[in-house]
Parts: sequence; C-alpha cells; structure tokens
Amino acid sequence: MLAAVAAGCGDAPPREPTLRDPGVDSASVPAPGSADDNDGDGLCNGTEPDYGADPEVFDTDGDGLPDLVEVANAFDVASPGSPAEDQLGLLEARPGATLELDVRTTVDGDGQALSGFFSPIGSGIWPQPHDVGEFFISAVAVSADPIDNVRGIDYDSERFGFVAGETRLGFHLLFEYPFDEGVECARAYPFRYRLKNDEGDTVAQRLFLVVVAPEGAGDIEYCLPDDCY
Ligand SMILES: [Ca+2]
Ligand SMILES: [Ca+2]
Repeated sequence: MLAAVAAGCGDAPPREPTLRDPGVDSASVPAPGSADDNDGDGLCNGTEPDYGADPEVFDTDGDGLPDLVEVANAFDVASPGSPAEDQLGLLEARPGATLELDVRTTVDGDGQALSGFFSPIGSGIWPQPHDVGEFFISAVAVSADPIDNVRGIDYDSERFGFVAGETRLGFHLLFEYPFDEGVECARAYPFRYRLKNDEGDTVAQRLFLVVVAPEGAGDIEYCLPDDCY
C-alpha cells in the first residue's frame, strides 16, 4: 500500500486540454480554476461529489492515492480496491533505479495465440511532465495458470502460442528511471496492458500506474496542481 500525504509542487505542468484515454470522459471534468479546495487534493469542492469523493478528505477511500490522482487516471475515488495493489508499481526517481512489475490478466482462450502489448496512456485532464513510455524497458511472457491451457510460451517475447480455456497469463515488465535528476514529489503514469490475438483484436486489458516517487521516500508525497480541477 502506498501511503500518501498532502503535497503541493511548484512545477505543475501547463493544463491545456489534451487527448485522453478513450475510457475516460474528460469532457465531464471542468477546467481548473480558482474554486475552493478544502482538503487540498486537487479536486475542487464543487467537483468532488461528481466522483463520489468527500470534499473534506484528501484521500476519500484511504488507499494512498489523493482523489485527483484517481480521477485523472479513471479509478474510483470511493473504492480502496481501485486500483488494486497489483495495478500499482513504485519506481524510485534515482538514476538507474528499476521497477519489475508482474502483470497478470485472465482470458478465456479459444485456441489462438495471444500476445501482450504495453500501451502508454497519454496526458489526460491533468498533464504530467513525462510519458510512461520513457520509463518502459521491456516485457516478456512468464507464466500461465493452469499451465496445461497453453503451449509455446515464448519467454523471450510477450507471446503465448496457444491459449485454450480460462487462463491467467503472466507477464514480467521492466521499467527504469532514465534521468540524472530526481523529483521532489511523486507522480503517477498510467498505461494499459493489452492481450491481442493474431488478428489484432484486443481480448483483454488492464490499467496500471507507475508511481515515480522521490528517492528513499517513506510516505509517498504526490505532486498536486496549485489550482484545483
Ligand atoms: Ca478537494
Ligand atoms: Ca484514494
């Protein structure tokens, strides 16, 4: 569990409207303004009820992610299981630091080959200074449960040669912090991991967050905008 405390950062990026993952209705999120933000979580008092958030509580569901971070990444601010713990990875902002993240997705295979695809999600309502692709190094197929449902695991790639029946497929993703400078506060970078058949159809997908946090941080202190959304 990633603990969080309130933080404000002076390096908030510009907030022009930008493309968002199609799963998020960015049109429903108002532009930032000078409205009140009693709990300092980056969501304005008047916006919080739209998402089921408490305007007096910085982290409504107590899962460690401030309300704005959840809204900006299409998670449920009122559900501590959203995101699940296995949907979060912590990458220390230290040159050369790495994150190994195990991604597991259940599919109902029909005998086709399935391949995994790392799919970065672009800046949304609250643009971040980097893209998750800047931290991504590699992904490989590693496991299947039950193992008898698959044949031809290619451990050098993201591909299972044959998947039949309900099967939990595992992939191992590697991320690395590529910059010389650290960060003063944490930011969450979203991506989807998709499973596609050889026709290119997506048969399953899950959303994940890479949290890039200051070196040696205990409690995670998230960067938040000066003006609420
Ligand atoms: Ca608020
Ligand atoms: Ca939360």
